Amino acid sequence: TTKQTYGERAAQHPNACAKRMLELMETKKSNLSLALDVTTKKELLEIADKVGPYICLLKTHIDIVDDFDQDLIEQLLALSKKHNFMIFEDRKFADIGNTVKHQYGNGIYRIASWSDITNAHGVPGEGIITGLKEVGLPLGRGLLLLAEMSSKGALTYGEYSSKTIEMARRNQDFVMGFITQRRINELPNEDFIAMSPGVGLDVTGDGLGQQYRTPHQVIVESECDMIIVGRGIYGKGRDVEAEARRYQEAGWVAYEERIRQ
Ligand code: UP6
Repeated sequence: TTKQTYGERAAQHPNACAKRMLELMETKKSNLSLALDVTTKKELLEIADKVGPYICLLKTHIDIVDDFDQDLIEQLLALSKKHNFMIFEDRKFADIGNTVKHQYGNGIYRIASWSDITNAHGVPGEGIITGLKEVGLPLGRGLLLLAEMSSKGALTYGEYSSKTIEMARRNQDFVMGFITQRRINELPNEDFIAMSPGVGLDVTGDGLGQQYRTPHQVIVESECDMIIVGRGIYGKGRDVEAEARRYQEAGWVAYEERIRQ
């Protein structure tokens, strides 16, 4: 899959949500996801509107928004239609199946009702996927598993990562990909989308354990499919639109280099 285009992969993908994601990446010529970690509704909507034209996926942490309300969700959905991007609530579920089912479908956030994609840790075992799947699959949602984290000292390696990957392999109707630092696909019948956070062109860390790599390292060297960029785009003093364009171009140039190789 490393040399195939997103479009070619979309055409033969059995997972509906993965198919939609890959099609969108192809048509919009973007493998950029914005990690929009801001704490007010106003900032969230303003930045999403500015960056919308450049991204294929908007990643949220909805529980950090001080003034969250249902209107925020409605406006976010309107922006996703206006600019044609999908939404990924980075909830990082980590509990037993029965609990995550409610955390995904109920509460004030009702994540499953608006977020195309969400993610989970493999730590509780496969029941976490079964629980989330009961809620998400009928709605056409997709799940990512966290195979590897970007932060310093992360425990997501070796046996833990391989067992997580095996869980995904057994649930390919719902699990569409991974949060990972490297490409996972090894078997002939699998085409997981590899999304990689910890991406920045100007700095190597944030003083709180985050570690940044460049789009070239992520897409060409580690053969991931999508770059997830947060503060590199909207950090203090940055021109949000200019940075979004810069990362979209860097991500796309790297992808073109990879498929040409
Ligand atoms: N994220 C990581 N590393 C992971 C998984 N998720 O950084 O392994 C998420 C963070 C944040 C974003 O929760 O929302 O990706 C990175 O933001 P940044 O570019 O501003 O560091």
